[in-house]
Order: sequence, then structure tokens, then C-alpha cells
Amino acid sequence: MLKRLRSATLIASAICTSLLFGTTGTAQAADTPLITRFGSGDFLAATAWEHSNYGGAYLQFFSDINGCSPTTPSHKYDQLPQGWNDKISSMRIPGSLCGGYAFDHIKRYGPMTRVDGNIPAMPAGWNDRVSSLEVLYAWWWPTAT
Ligand SMILES: [Ca+2]
Repeated sequence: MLKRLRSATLIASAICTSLLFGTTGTAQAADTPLITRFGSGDFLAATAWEHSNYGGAYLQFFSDINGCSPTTPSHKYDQLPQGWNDKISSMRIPGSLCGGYAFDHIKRYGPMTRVDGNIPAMPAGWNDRVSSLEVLYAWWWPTAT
């Protein structure tokens, strides 16, 4: 009986080990998938990367609203998906009429920095700092307080 229990434990631990190696071998860290789609809608408002020069895992911000204009609401992201807080190192804001404001804190609060077009490296002091984002008509200021 004891012998049987031992072998059952061995088999169970072998299965656990292979499962562990299986997941870590095929994906990146479990909390950071390579591509994360965030927000509803079909329109891409921004993309952010884990590393500078658009490297590593990336996060796509989707929106129900197409582009930016003085008459359309801005694209607001009050927080980032799990694993992305204080992690962004490069960004792209598509559309010449769109401008981005990246904030230090959630709910578009605290210090902010402007991010327009292609940003292969975040502005000085902003690497691994962004916690929320607003993309809006490039000539407007954000609505955050
Ligand atoms: Ca932050």
C-alpha cells in the first residue's frame, strides 16, 4: 500500500513538472502574453510594447470609435490590463489627427506626457511608468483632472 502511494506521488509530481515546463517553454511569462488585445471595438487607437524599439510583448488598445476628430469622443483607458502597469517602453499612436497622453497613475491621473506617432523610446523619466492612457484629437488637451 505504501509502495503504491509512493509511486502515485512520483507520477503526480512528474506530471506537474512536465506541465510547468510545457507552459514556460511555449509562452513568455504566464502573466504577459505576447499579444494582448485591450478594449472593445475594431479600431486600433494605440499600441504599446514591453521593450524599447517596439520589442517584446505588445498591447493593442482597441476602440469603438474610428480615429480622432474635434467631434468624436476621445479613447480613454483608465487602467491597463493585468501585467502591463508600469511596463510600457515604446508606443505607436496611429493617425495624424490623434495624439496620446500617457499618465503616471490609473484613471488618467497624475503627471502625464505627450505621446504622438511613433515613440521608439518613452520620453525621459517615463520608461516603465505609464498606468493609463487617453488618445484624442491631437490639438485638444485631455479631460483628466
Ligand atoms: Ca505608473
